[in-house]
Amino acid sequence: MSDKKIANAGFRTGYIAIVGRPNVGKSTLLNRLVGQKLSITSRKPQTTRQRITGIVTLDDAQLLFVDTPGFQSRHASALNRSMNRAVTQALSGVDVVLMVLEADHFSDEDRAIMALLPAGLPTLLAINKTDRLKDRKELLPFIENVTQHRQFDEILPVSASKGHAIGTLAKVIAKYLPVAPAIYTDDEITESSERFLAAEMVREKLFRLLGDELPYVSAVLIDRFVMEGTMRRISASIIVDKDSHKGIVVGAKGSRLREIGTRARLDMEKLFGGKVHLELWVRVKGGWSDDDRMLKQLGYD
Ligand SMILES: Nc1nc2c(ncn2[C@@H]2O[C@H](COP(=O)(O)OP(=O)(O)OP(=O)(O)O)[C@@H](O)[C@H]2O)c(=O)[nH]1
Ligand SMILES: [Mg+2]
Repeated sequence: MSDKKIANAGFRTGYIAIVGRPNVGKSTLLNRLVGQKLSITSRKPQTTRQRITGIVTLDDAQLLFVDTPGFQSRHASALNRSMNRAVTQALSGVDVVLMVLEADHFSDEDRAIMALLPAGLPTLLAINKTDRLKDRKELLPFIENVTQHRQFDEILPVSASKGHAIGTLAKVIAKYLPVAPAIYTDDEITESSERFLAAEMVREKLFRLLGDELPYVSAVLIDRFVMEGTMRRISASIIVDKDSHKGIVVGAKGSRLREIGTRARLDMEKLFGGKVHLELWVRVKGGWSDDDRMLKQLGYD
């Protein structure tokens, strides 16, 4: 990192929790802010299960974003409780809260999350998916409605998938961070481990390539992660709930498992900047999402 940044008296650094209902685009937003596919995304709600950090370094600020699972009140499995805990824990250790809403949808679920936001922290609102609006005039009554329930320090309409107003969002957030030197060099993009990110890249493919039920009863465990020169040799197990799931994940003559593996490997190679050898297995562990020991092994606490 350049000395200029450290010596800059007005430099700001801090953590920002990205929170909101499942599927509003929190992870897409994190990726767009960082400029790399770090956090997994899908059309299905509850894709993110654990906190994941993304680092954005500007000339005068370092923004440490914490992407969180979508907060939800249904399905009370131990896994779901762990996901909600990840949100409340993230909220307790940050300097700024960034709430995300969908521009065309404001629901009871959104209001329930607003009520959970800590008082006394700068709280900003990103209204995402503005590309879906037919007319930007629709934003005015939307904002009026939302602000009847809560006041925000700033409100910014954005489109995470199109990349609209993302640079502005980062600059506005930076103003609310405490004056402090950068923690990371400007080429670092995450605090999350490569092991965790590798498991996530596989899990994303389950969300994207399997049907509506299976992703929710699946998890990914890294069995082995070693460097061989510049190549990462990774062995991972896809954990499913029932014997019948195994065949679905594997597919005809192993075709689906191969596709999951190829796509996950390509993502990892891009993210890690080096060759990856990925070996995938499918293991049946009935009731894993309610098994505290298994959840711990999978990194959910
Ligand atoms: N049209 C449109 N779609 C978007 C935008 N941002 C995200 N999406 C889509 O919304 C869906 C959900 O995105 P995610 O980033 O996974 O949402 P999330 O809030 O992280 O969801 P959970 O992790 O499940 O809580 C995906 O299909 C994204 O492509 C946007 O700005 N416009
Ligand atoms: Mg997410």
